[in-house]
Amino acid sequence: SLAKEVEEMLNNQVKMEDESSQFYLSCASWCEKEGFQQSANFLYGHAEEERGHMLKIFKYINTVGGHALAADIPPVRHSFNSLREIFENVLEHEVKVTKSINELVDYCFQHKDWGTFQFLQWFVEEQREEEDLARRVIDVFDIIGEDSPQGMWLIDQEIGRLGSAD
Ligand code: OFO
Repeated sequence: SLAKEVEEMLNNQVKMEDESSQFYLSCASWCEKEGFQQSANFLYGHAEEERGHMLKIFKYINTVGGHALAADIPPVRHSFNSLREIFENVLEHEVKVTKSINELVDYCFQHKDWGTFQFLQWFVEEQREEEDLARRVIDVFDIIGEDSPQGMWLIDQEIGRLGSAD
């Protein structure tokens, strides 16, 4: 059975994944309005993935005898100053999620909850991939340069390419 502390931590993770999903959805909308269609597609896809993460944890909690709680999430931000700012926020956010997953893994290890420990391994790998992808997207801004509309167009194309290679 699931220890109360682990259940709480998992529900907190549900909330975090839900926040991720809504945040990426909001970013996708901004990109679409600004004409960065490839980045928008990347972020719409990512919002879906995060919802998938949320549900995966949600169902796990109930499967092992806990009570999964639909999250109350704080209001999301709707406007941004630049495309780069969006992806810097994405990276920052993923780093935060990785830290939270690692804390959960550590707790399960310390308290010998091997079932949850095992369940979380998928997320450890997923976070490694997502952080790596977010860093590669930031690199695109530095490599291409943001000084011209042509540069911004190319950056958007490249982000789309990275997203679909994922
Ligand atoms: Fe971005 O992996 Fe979940 O949060």
